[in-house]
Amino acid sequence: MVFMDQDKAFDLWTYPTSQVVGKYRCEANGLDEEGHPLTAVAETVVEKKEAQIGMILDEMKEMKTKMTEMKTQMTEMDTKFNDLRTRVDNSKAAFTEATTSYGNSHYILSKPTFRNVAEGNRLCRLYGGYLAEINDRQEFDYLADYLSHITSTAEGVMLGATDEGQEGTWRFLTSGGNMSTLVWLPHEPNGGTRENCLCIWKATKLMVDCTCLHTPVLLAHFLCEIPV
Ligand SMILES: [Ca+2]
Ligand SMILES: [Ca+2]
Repeated sequence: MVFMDQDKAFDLWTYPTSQVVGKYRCEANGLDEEGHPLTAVAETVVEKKEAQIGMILDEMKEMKTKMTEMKTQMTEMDTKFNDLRTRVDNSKAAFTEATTSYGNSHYILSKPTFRNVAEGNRLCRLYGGYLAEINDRQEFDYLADYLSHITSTAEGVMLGATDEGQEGTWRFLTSGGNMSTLVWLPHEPNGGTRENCLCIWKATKLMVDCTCLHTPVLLAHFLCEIPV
């Protein structure tokens, strides 16, 4: 066992009031390394001590200086935070093709980019969301219809689901649950273990299995879902 420093054993009050004045004894019992009983005792007398007005004023002055320093630090942090927010907003604006909202989510459709599902998901996470996870038929109908009206050079829109773990069983990429709302284009899914990601084909408003990373480069959108 460790015995406390006797000088500090009673270091409880800076300015003791009359309620705590008196004799104090601290006794600690234990065993030494060879198992013999060991007792350590510390005693002290606590006397009333008045805080001097000068000391109080000094402490107040010190607190005021610290508060001024903290205010300056907070202003600096605020400036840095606003700068970071502007940068994030600018980068989001640079890749955004269109946005929409449905239910409790906000959706961002990226500009056509290389089809790379992992990278798309990382970008979505940077903006507080994830590659869109379609939970029911109503959400699918809304998004498929919305996407069909977007005119662009890319047809495919990457979603956040994969059957990489078990071929034919589609799971959400971020939340990990099973995906049951699958609305396939005729003859799809047809890619087997070569195509383990999920896309909506804009013009047809239907799903296809697609490659997660397409080479040679093929342009596609990705759809971020951001909970509101
Ligand atoms: Ca597959
Ligand atoms: Ca396919």
